[in-house]
Amino acid sequence: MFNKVLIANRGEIALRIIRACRELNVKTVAVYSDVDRDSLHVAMADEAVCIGPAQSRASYLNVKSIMAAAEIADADAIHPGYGFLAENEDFAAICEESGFKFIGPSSKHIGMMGNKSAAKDAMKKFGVPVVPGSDGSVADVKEGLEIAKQIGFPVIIKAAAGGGGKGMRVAHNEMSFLNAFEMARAEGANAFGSDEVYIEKFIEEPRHVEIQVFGDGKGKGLHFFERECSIQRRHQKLLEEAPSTGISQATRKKMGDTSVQAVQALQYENAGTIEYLVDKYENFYFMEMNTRIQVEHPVTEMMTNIDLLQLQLRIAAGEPLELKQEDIRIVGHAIECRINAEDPETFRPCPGTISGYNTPGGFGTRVDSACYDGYTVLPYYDSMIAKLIVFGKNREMAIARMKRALDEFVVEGIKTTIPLHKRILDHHAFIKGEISTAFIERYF
Ligand code: MV4
Repeated sequence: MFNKVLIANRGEIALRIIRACRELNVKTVAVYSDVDRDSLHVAMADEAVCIGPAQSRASYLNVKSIMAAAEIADADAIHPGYGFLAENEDFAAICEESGFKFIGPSSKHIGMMGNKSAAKDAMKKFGVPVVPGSDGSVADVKEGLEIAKQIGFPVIIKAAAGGGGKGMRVAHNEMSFLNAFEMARAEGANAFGSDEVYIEKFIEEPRHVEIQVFGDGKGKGLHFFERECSIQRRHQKLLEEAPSTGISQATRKKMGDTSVQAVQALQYENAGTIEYLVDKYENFYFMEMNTRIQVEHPVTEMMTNIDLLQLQLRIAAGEPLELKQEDIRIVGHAIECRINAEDPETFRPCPGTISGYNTPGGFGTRVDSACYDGYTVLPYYDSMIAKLIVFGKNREMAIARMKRALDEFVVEGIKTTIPLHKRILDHHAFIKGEISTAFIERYF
């Protein structure tokens, strides 16, 4: 196991990593920006190094500064968490070259999955079902229109360098295609510096179901079943649960086995998530692969009673992966609510100082947060202030427990999305498990 790990992140995920390290007797180094001096991740780590001013570009995204901190502190590995540098191919390569173990997949796999069109080609080759569409990227609007007519409208045009919903346009007919194509291209060029686009059949009102996977980098792969992530707004997830109410046991097995097949063929190392769109007939199609530990990993931890951060550290340290697929079982139902410092009606960020704070507790209740009474939510970073995760014997119990826990959660001084979560949990369609990616827009 490592002697010392540097955590290239802040907030709740930095705490989550520090906790896993402590339990494995690994020393920790926090990094922080000028305005994060009083943060919990700084207080909880064994050592802390300031890496620059508030703006992420100058601190948490500042590769030179972070590498210098790793040198000074004499760390032997770097955990990137999620966001910031977690899926930066160059950063992973620099870690590899400078002799710091990057706790995640190889830079090669990060790069491969970063190009959504290339990722799709690779997955297709490994036998993963993909949405019918163009064979790789399309050269121009003329070729694009031919392909669109072949697959039939509606189609969706996606920027190859995009992801998470950016640089996507739907076209319902030939006329709107021309405009949609150029819009997706321009958005890709502007936002990601690449105007490469590809085309797919548009799946209406799909569910977003993702499979948690792990690989040992030598061809052994495992899956930890699915997370249902359809409750989102503008591609920001609000609430996640596991298992999904929308798939049968047979589909669950097929999705798990297919995902493991891909992980093994790739010789993928460490944690990954394979995102699928699921239509009303339970057809599932590969969308993207995330090459990081995700925000919503706790629902899988609670559902399976397995510590995924510990697994990440063990795999990165080169320990043999002794866990067997048969040992990974669904032992109940878990739900996570992302509590954001936002107006629950307009979703506008609402930074400020917390003047009163009480976190829920009790059986089956978990709060992953770096907040405390008197903490100031800063405008420079993401507005998520806490994740409330509950576990229950079944979905009904988990919903009841989440409602109870949300009632106990007090955050004063700033607006939060707690009231929105209460409304979602009381909604008849949610209670019946009748959800899709259209849920929030339809009902809220
Ligand atoms: C789609 C789709 C329908 N058909 N692709 C959005 C995020 C990006 N990862 C892919 N996305 C979608 N791709 C086809 N062929 C619908 C979406 C989509 C979506 C996906 C997951 C979660 C929420 C979503 C909200 C709107 C659209």
